[in-house]
Amino acid sequence: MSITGAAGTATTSVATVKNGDGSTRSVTTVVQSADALVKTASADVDGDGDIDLVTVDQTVIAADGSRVRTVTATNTDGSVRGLMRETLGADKVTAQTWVDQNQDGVFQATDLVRQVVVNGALVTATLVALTDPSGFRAQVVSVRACDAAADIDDQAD
Ligand SMILES: [Ca+2]
Ligand SMILES: [Ca+2]
Repeated sequence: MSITGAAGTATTSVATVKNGDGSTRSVTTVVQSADALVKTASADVDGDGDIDLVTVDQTVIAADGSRVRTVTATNTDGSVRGLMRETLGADKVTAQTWVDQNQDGVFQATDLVRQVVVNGALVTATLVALTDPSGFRAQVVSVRACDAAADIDDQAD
């Protein structure tokens, strides 16, 4: 494992895993932007020297404080292996999580797996289990009244 890059600049870290005979098993290079909002991981998972999987983890923060985090995993041939998106509203409570469950690179309505909605003093959180092969979708809904000033996002603020 090596890390390069001074504070305030982009950093690059390389993690190399060796086999027992000293040959390379895998190499993962992670580049993080200076503002830490973009992280790109390039992985050679079979140790043959070419990159097999690139994962880009990007967070965009709007002027109102709302944020969107998108994680995209792309195969060597450019096809999407995984796609995930988390949104957090300016109220730091309203939130959605999307997972591209059928790996087609776009989000369908069924790819919404978690949602938190604020309606006055009522916070409704809906968790949808990932679709199993039979198409069954479990859903858990919790509703709670809250003091708008309370810290309900489980973050220490
Ligand atoms: Ca490879
Ligand atoms: Ca999809």
